[in-house]
Amino acid sequence: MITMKLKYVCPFCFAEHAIGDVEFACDSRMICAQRDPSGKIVGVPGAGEPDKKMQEYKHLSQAPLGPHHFRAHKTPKFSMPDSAVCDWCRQVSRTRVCPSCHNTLPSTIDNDEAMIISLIGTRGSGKSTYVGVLIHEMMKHLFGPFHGTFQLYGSEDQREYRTRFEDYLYKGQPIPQTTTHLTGNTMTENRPILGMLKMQSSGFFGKVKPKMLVFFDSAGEDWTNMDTIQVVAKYVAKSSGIVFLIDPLANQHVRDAISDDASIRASISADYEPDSDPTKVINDVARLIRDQNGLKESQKIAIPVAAAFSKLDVLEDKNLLPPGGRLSQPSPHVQRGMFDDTDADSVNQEVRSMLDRWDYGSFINTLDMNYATNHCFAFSAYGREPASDGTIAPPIPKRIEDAMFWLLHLNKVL
Ligand SMILES: Nc1nc2c(ncn2[C@@H]2O[C@H](COP(=O)(O)OP(=O)(O)OP(=O)(O)O)[C@@H](O)[C@H]2O)c(=O)[nH]1
Ligand SMILES: [Mg+2]
Ligand SMILES: [Zn+2]
Ligand SMILES: [Zn+2]
Repeated sequence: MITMKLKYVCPFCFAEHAIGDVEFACDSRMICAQRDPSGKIVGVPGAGEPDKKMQEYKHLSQAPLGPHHFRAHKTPKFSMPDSAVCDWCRQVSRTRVCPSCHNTLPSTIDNDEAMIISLIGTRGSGKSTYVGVLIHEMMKHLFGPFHGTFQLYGSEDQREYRTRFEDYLYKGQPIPQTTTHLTGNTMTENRPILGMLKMQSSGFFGKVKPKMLVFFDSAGEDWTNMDTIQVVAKYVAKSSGIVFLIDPLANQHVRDAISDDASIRASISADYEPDSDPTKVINDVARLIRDQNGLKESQKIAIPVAAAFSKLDVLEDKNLLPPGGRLSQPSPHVQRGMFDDTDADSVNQEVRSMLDRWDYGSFINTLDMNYATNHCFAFSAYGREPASDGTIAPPIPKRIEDAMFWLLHLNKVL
């Protein structure tokens, strides 16, 4: 099937553009300099050009120096030009950038729909830990049996992943609370992390199918503040999938069942306040998506939602899982080299019964009434409880892949 893309969404600023609306960055910035119409160099070679768009995107006080930006001579209507000649130095550039923020666009932007995965959940529910461990596992273990690979996309993604996630999680420390910096109506922190999933399709002539995955880690505080919530909503409304995390330790029944306080304290953020209720958040998200996408109250939202209990390790240690259930067993998908529907269905049932038992009936109802495609999961990113001093051993996650695999399965990637 050939589908023509007429629009694209920038994975960095989430602005939507017509497919031909793209700028180029000069690759040879070292020698590139502004010339007058006769060709005489008037600028300083190698000095670069102050980048107002990048300044705005990063909320810097001064415009940083960047390469010269320009457009293709002719702008096609139904496709994206893949190269253009620099009007300063006459060199051909293939570096396409977003006209709104000047970030370099992924090379697949014009022929493939990127999958934006949004992480939502109340403060301290485990979103950042989840993304951090999930990406690590996706790079190292998860796609081998599927004849696939996953890699972080560019050097910026690698740097962001290392400094925001890996340097904590794989060096014994929990990730600090995610914060938002809202200035005007764009957000500066929380640049999405891009990764490329490549799958060998089956059959002798199987082609390699690349798929760009964009992970957007929201801050828990985004969902309690009316100003930030409007901005995050724009990102979330364009998602191909939502992973909604529920913190079992925010639940009173669970807390009552866990008598030893030390284990709760190690698994919640220092400045934890049980201020936000997941039912309210999932309901707010639905309302905002409807507003953004022009849906009526009676229409269900098509974006699939994976609602997942985090911190499964605590539930397991404190004997709070259904006895003999699937949740006590390892995830079978990687082992089997295929998505195991039967396992996923049992997990969904078990988690729903736990939600019901713990007075989250209204959460289930809100989920079912608003989201046409939803599924419940449970996972542990660490795989074991943190030490009482708060340090963590290298994560050996449990069932961290389930929700992601379900989303990829729905998107026909797995
Ligand atoms: N026991 C246990 N604790 C976890 C796990 N994942 C996260 N935590 C703890 O939960 C707390 C919050 O984790 P984060 O990943 O920062 O949560 P978040 O949702 O990103 O929080 P905000 O950025 O504040 O919204 C930290 O104290 C973590 O140590 C897990 O798998 N098991
Ligand atoms: Mg966070
Ligand atoms: Zn952009
Ligand atoms: Zn140039």
